Amino acid sequence: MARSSKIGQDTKDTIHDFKDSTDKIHLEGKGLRFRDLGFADDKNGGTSIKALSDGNFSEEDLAFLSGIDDGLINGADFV
Ligand SMILES: [Ca+2]
Repeated sequence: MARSSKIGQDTKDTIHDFKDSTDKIHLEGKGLRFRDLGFADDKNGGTSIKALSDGNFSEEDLAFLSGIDDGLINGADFV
């Protein structure tokens, strides 16, 4: 079953139960789009998602996907 997790609100969310190709991440607030995001692999096998500074946004940590390699994440994972 597809679920969605919301990111882009004020707090940094940690998403523990994301299932690639099943779950979608919903971008909220500030007109955030996938192209505004940056991804960084974490040493412990997770992925940090941040908003990139581009004039409309200041760089900001948005969420951490626990146990998800950054190579699994692309535009298809967002709604
Ligand atoms: Ca994916």
